[in-house]
Amino acid sequence: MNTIEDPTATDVKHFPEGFLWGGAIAANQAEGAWNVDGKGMSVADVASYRPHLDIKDYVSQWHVGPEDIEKAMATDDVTYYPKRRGIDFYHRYREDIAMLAEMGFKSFRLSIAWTRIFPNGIEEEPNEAGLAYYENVFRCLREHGIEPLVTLSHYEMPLYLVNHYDGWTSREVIGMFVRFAKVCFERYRDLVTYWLTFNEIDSVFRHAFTTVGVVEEKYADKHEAEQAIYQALHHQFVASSLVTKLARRINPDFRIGCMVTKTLNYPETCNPEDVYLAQRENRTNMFYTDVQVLGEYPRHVLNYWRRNDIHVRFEPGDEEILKAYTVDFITFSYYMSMVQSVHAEQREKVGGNLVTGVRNPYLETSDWGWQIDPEGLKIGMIDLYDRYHKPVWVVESGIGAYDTVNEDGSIDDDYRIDYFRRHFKAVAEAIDEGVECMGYLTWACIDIISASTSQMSKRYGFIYVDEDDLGNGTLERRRKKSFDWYRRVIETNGESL
Ligand code: BGP
Repeated sequence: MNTIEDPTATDVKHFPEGFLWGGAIAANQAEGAWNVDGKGMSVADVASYRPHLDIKDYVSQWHVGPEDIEKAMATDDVTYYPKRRGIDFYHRYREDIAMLAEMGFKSFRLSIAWTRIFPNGIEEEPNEAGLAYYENVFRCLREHGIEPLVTLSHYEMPLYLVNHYDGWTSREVIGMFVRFAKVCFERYRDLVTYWLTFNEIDSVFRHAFTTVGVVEEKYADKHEAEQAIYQALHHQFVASSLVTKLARRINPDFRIGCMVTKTLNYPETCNPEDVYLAQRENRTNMFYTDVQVLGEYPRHVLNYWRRNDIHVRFEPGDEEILKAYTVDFITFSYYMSMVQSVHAEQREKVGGNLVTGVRNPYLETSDWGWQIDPEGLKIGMIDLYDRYHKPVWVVESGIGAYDTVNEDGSIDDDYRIDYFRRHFKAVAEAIDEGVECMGYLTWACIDIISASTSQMSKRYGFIYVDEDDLGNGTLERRRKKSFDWYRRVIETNGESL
């Protein structure tokens, strides 16, 4: 096939005017103040720092069983439960947002901790101190001309709902989530336009239960566990559509997005079996956007349920709700690509994710074994846009690294500049290929607690925070070398990379 040669084409790809440059954090990884001003305990408050575990073993890091929950509930410790202290964003948000504004941020993604609004998720009345806190944060962003992108659920479910309702496996939780969203939509209707319902809805473990551990302990039988997870996921899909319906009624200017983990899978060889395996993993990844963008379950999932005797309970009207209330735009996190091989058991496993793969010899990995692949971001964006023809938005992408503070206090994170330079170029190429991309929010724009390992030393930010894995430090914020580099990228709308 002849490619279209355009003689006027230059090698500089351009970002559209109004491209939403910025960064992202999550309440449970940044705010701290875990039991302040009426906040209830969330699943993040039981996530402990466990240096004895392999930092590359993603699944084990998330493993929290019922006994871990019981132990965590019996202590106020913040040393080994780092998400309870975060980086004290709760009290320092004005200083932090001023630094984001110094970089010229157009947009900033953050989440609302459900337990600041409804401490146990079941209360009739919301917690005013929590509502007031987020109102102040959103006003501060607006004062700096920064567009908030707000995630309603970012691995922050009230622990009470896990302990007493088994998280999202219970249908009643849908109503509790919709009530939480309604309170937020009404209170912030004039401050926030862009909303996401669930962070990485594909990571059902982290929403539906505390983590893998609860599933394994509770459902000894694998089939029963899988049945429960698909049931929980269905309840989240219905909740997301009901929240979208509510948004349209409360403020027609609201724009609702879905959010998934974009994992891209390559076949290890041209063996058709490898190719099919990679295709199957990629189709599985797209299942979550299929339901929220197209409004229905893809047939391959329904057939999988039938083949595996999985019976997900739909209530009358569920299918109509999913079909009627789909999202306005598609957002995703992108960190790595994977390689699938029918001989995987003979290869070194990487990623340690729920979706594991084998080592890609063409790619470097981060210190945590995540395979760095900017081309994969371009491929994934084109796949998403070609499938749905809806605007896409990169709302999490970055490199976790051990940063070194030099004698003079400077931090030369050239590897982070290189990472983003290559990924921004890939986004520009995807846009050049016709993808409608709303923006790119880096993860995390300021050092925060790692979601999977609860480490502070897995640093992502342009802003360094003086805190170690055990909470020692002054919490002082410091600009890394990448801080000024990103400021210039935004200032030139991506012309200067
Ligand atoms: C995603 C989460 C984020 C963020 C990111 C990096 O799955 O949405 O919360 O943490 O992963 O992962 P980690 O913090 O484990 O390095």
